[in-house]
Amino acid sequence: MKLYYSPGACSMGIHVILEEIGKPYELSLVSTKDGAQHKPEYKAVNPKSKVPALDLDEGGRALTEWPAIALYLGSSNPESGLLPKDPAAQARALEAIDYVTGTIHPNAFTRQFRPANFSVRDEDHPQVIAQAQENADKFFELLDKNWTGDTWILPEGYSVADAALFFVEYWQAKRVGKPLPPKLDRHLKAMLERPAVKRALEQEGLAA
Ligand SMILES: N[C@@H](CCC(=O)N[C@@H](CS)C(=O)NCC(=O)O)C(=O)O
Repeated sequence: MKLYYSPGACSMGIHVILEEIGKPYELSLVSTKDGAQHKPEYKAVNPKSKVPALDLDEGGRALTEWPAIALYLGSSNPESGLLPKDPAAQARALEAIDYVTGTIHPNAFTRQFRPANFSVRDEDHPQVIAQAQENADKFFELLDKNWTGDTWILPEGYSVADAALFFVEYWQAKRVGKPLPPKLDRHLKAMLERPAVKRALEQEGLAA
C-alpha cells in the first residue's frame, strides 16, 4: 500500500490512520506547493491532481477522496477499531468526516490557502480570506457546541473521524495561528499526544 501525500495537507489525516493501523506502507511525496500534483506522473495516479491517493497494491487505479480512503482503511482493518461496527455510530463517524471534508475543508481552508481559485481579481483575495476565516470560526463553534463525545468526537471512542477533525484543527491552530474553541482545543492536544500522530508529523517534517 502506498500513500501519496503532501506535507501538512489533508493527506496527513490518512497518514495518521495508517500509523494507527501499524501495518507496513510506503509514502510517496507529491509536493503540492511545487505543483507536483499537476505533473503527468501523478496525474496517471490521480487524474484529479489532489492528495491523498492510496495505491491498494491491487493493480487497479489508486483510491481517492478522503472519506472513501478512511472508510476503506477502517473497514479492511477491523482489528484497529477505527471504524465503529454499530451502524448508527458508523454513520455518525461518516457524518463528522463529511462535515470536515465537504464543508470545513473547502469553505474555510481551501478559500484561505488558495484564494485565486475563488476570485480572479487579486484585490478580492483579502475579502475571500476574511470570509473563509469567519466560516472557520462558525464551523468550529458549531462542532464545539454540539460535541457529544468525551475526549474523542464519538461517544464510542477514537475513530477515523478524529483523524479528519485533526487535520482541520491543525490548520487552524498551527498554520493559521488562531485559537480553537475549548473542546476542540482539548481534542487537538489529545491527538498530538498520540504516538501515531507524533510519528506522522515527524515523517512529514511538521511541528507538534
Ligand atoms: N475531495 C478531495 C479533496 C482533496 C484536496 O483538496 N487536497 C488538496 C490538499 S489538502 C490538494 O491536493 N490540493 C492541490 C490542488 O488543489 O492543486 C478529498 O477529500 O480527498
